[in-house]
Amino acid sequence: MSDFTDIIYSEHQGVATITINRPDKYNAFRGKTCDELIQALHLAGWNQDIGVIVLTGAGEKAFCSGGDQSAQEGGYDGRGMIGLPLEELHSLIREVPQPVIARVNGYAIGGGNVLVTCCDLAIASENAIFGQVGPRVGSVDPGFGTAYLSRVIGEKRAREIWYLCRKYSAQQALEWGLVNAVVPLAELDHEVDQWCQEIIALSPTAISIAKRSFNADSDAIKGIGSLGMQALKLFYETEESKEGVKAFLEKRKPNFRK
Ligand code: 2NE
Repeated sequence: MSDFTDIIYSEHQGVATITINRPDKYNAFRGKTCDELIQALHLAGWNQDIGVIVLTGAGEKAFCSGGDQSAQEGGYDGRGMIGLPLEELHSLIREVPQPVIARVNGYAIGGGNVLVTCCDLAIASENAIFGQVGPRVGSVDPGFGTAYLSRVIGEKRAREIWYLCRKYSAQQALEWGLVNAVVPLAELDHEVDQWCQEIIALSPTAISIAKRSFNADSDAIKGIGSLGMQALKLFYETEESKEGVKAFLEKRKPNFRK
């Protein structure tokens, strides 16, 4: 556990907390971060003393800002189809038997918003901001980040999020059903803990059967994800995609149509 560099893992009173610990990058993930998240989910998921897993980000600015653009050069720096084992990570959040709660303490942008989407439940602080930025930076999440998002919040809203790349307040996310509750930042830990303790008091087997039953209806999206990641790999090799990454790093507007 202490070998982790990009995340912090802790267990306390039946709750495993996984914290993305890269606050200077607004908790963006690189290849190593995804691998550590996967390892931590395995640690927690198969520990029968753990009743709930909480996923969060370090600091007060961001939950997670998606893929680390400074580790993206026509592909990310890790393993998997695009250099980030995201298909594995998203699937594992769904496959661990316990509910996974996203504790959203700031920006949930790009792949960070996808993590919120994949989690069973999400509790946000009032300062949380949600959105997808893929089409602004030459990327897209072709699996759970798009197809499953539309199951969660509806087709029109999901398409709006992806086609316009706007940012949405915590209150808006609550109204759309992307999160379950919104509380002041100072009350976030207390609120998350209360939800965890309520879940832990219930039958773990019933909960895990319920989780798998919810998943069954949308599991086919996993196939869309792996097919889409192959397309994304090809897209990352194009000048259009590279322009998005370059523009973000150079803090300028991209020109995709040159
Ligand atoms: C999060 C957001 C909206 C914050 O905006 P703002 O203006 O408040 O802050 P700023 O200056 O943009 O960011 C603060 C610092 O964090 C770094 C920035 O570069 C900046 O660093 P300094 O200039 O202070 O050194 N930072 C933030 N996000 C980062 C990132 N993802 N990678 C590396 N550094 C990052 C704004 O920063 C934003 O929109 N960030 C998102 C950037 C992004 O493009 N994310 C990846 C999307 S694609 C993806 O996640 C993905 C997927 O969904 C599926 C497959 C593969 C990838």
